[in-house]
Amino acid sequence: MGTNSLTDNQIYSLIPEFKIDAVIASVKPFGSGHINDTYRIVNTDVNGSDYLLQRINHHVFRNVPLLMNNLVNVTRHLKQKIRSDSNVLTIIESRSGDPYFQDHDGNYWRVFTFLKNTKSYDMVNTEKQAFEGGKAFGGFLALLADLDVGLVKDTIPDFHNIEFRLANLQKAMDEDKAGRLKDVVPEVGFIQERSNAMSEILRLGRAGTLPLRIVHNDTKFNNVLLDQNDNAQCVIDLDTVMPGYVAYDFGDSIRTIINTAAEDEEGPDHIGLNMHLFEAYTKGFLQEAKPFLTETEVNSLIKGVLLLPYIQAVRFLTDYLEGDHYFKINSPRHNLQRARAQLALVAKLEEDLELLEQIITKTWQRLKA
Ligand code: ADP
Ligand code: GN1
Ligand code: MG
Repeated sequence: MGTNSLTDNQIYSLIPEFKIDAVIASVKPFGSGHINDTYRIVNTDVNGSDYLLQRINHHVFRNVPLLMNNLVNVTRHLKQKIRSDSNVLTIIESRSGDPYFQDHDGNYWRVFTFLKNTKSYDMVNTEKQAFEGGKAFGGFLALLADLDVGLVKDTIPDFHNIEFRLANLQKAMDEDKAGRLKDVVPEVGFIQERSNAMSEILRLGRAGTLPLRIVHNDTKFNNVLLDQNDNAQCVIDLDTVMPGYVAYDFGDSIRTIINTAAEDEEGPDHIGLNMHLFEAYTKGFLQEAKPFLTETEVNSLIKGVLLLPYIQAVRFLTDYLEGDHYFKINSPRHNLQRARAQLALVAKLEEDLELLEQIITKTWQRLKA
């Protein structure tokens, strides 16, 4: 959305705006995120720091100062507990001491220390990776469990509110701005049949049965960095850290881990479930989250497993109908393809729901024994 590509000169001109300690060898586009524009700043000194420069998508994040204030509070809290610069993001200040810099065109920029020798996977291959990812995101929640909720504000209100997302889909259908409604009739039917069941987490939250906690809210697997031995190193992409339910974080990771195909897989036959990876992630997650999780939260995890691919499909489909202004796309039907793949995943998950639930329960009982 509105993310025009920048010339090398424009990128280079930003570097003196930050307290970067390096003679720059190169600046290269980096990563496969769908929202921000990310560049790696490479230092000529191979023993010195590299940096990660990001243009924050301010169409998606409407209040960047508030967002960066969240990041300052969250990373400070994590560092007080972990006392390590390689396991927590380090924000590099601007020359004027702010956690970001705004250029003349109104773009917001930030810099982190680049965590060298790490890997970010779009898809998971081994149980070890899945287990480590579970540990990282479960541990992240545990570390934030005692952070003052008042220090973390909503960066995108109603982010995982399924009723809000469904209302947005309905609005996009009513307006049909891009003339694409005719392409998505079966998908809309599938979504509507399940809309009531998918509101269960919201209902439990409103009733006070599920506690509202500070959660990550964007736990797809490429938002955790693993080291060269595939041990968890650092949870990244903290832009959506805000109040939510634990089931959201569990479900969003599972969406990317359990799927035998990519998030945007074109051939529905390739979409299947890898139960071993599910079990490994669940073990890692519950092991770390055990100190604070309530029984009700454990019972809600399976609902998140269905909800997150579903809500993601609703969001991709809405963006497709609105003309692709939110997620970065590689082709005109990319959002449709993504939505279809997520709905195919929901259908697969529904088939094996009991087995998935048993794995969660068994893993939890073993940990408590
Ligand atoms: P987006 O919101 O666009 O997904 P991310 O903050 O997740 O942006 O960054 C995009 C990618 O950049 C990540 O998936 C990861 O590969 C890489 N990345 C982010 N932060 C770091 C870091 N501090 N060190 C090394 N790589 C990073
Ligand atoms: C976006 O920023 P990234 O690529 O990690 C999106 C998530 C979606 C995800 C789908 C702020 O995540 O909510 O689940 O794409 N982030 C935002 O791949 O909308
Ligand atoms: Mg990301």
